[in-house]
Amino acid sequence: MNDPLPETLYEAYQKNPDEADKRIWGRVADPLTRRGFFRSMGLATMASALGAPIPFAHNMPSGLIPAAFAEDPTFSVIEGKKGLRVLNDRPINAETPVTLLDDDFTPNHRHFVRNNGMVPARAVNQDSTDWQLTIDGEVGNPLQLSLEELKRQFPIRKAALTLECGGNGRAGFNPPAKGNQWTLGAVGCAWYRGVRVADVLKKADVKRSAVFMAYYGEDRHLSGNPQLNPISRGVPIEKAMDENTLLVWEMNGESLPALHGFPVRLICPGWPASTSGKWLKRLWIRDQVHDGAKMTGYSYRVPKHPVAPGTEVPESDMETIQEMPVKSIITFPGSGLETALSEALPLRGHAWSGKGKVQAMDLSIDFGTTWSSAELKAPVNHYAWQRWKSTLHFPGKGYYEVWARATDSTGQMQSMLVPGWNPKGYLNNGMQRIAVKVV
Ligand SMILES: Nc1nc2c(c(=O)[nH]1)N[C@H]1C(S)=C(S)[C@@H](COP(=O)(O)O)O[C@H]1N2
Ligand SMILES: [Mo]
Repeated sequence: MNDPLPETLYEAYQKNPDEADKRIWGRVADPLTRRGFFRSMGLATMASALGAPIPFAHNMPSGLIPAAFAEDPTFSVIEGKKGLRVLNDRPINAETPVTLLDDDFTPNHRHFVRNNGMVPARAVNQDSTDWQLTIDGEVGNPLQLSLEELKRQFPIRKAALTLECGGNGRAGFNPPAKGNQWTLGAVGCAWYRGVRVADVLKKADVKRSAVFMAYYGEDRHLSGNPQLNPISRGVPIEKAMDENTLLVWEMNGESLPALHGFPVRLICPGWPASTSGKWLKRLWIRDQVHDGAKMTGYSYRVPKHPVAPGTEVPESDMETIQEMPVKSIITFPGSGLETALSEALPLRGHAWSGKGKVQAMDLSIDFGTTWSSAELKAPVNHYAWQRWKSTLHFPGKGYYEVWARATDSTGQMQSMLVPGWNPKGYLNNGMQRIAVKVV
């Protein structure tokens, strides 16, 4: 069996450059120079990757790594995700810098990626030929559905849905929690096309004994052991039957990208994105709460009662995260901006909540003493994030911070500081703030 420890790209290159090349590019670099893919990359390939021809290509020293790539460590790591911040490349985990989330809806190339295992070959090859989804367990009529059957047998739904990793914001906790140090960018809102899970489960004739819907994906465990699942979570049957919970095969008008769960994934909007299983092969309807990988122990659980930072919390005091809390981001401008006193500063971002709609969006430029409300759009559908925008005037030159705070329809508001410390660093919905220098 392979080395069970995940290895970063940089470690991989130190250990065995050929293997590293194969992993990233699917081929080995020039055997003479052994200097990596760029040495052997053709000029045309390089120009297309750079997005422009290279007028002085004839002057380029052979083997030179273009600065455009060298300065962008993500380029060589994840194909099709330029500009994302890579937290780990085995498994692939990458977040979107918050200013790259400025689109109304998140394009595929800017959607964060959170993998717990290795992407299945079927997804890489975009081949659904003998794919089937099994629905079994507490059902009167177990189903085996091909992609075509799934598309044909149920009414099609289309919706823009927000996905946020339960650990988004983990980097803000102190003492720190182990795991991917997500800052603000493990969130996105894309358009999906699929069918309601409820329609499929009705056809499967869910029994009254059904309590929970568990998912199994085709992704492989990092250890290479086929008996192990990288993750197998799910949701209570009521959430599965919710009209907004979908089985989708399309993201922003394209078939699901390899990294996002081809051919079919779940979207359980409003809940930690870990419940939205990718690369599905089975939905197991159970008569008890699922106990698959990352359902037990401290995974996706927080203390039932607030605890002081650093507290050792017994397992029995932990509960599983359900809805994600209200949150917002500032997608324009980025922090550190300089602006002229004579000009008004336009700002914009998104706000969302797992518990309903966002009802108010407020900004402060005086460290939270006074607040002005931003313009907030209604969501295009339930669980889509909401656009907010505003224009700020500053009273004089100097250093300011803009603080942004969303409040949802249940009255919940983002906290000013990092909220509720918890052992695994989930649910940080503290306000985002940016620095502005008025000159
Ligand atoms: N099969 C499978 N489903 C999965 C995962 C995974 O590793 N394997 N990761 C989960 C987690 S923790 C998150 S946050 C979301 C991320 O979805 P994305 O990569 O499309 O952004 O997928 C979830 N579904
Ligand atoms: Mo996640």
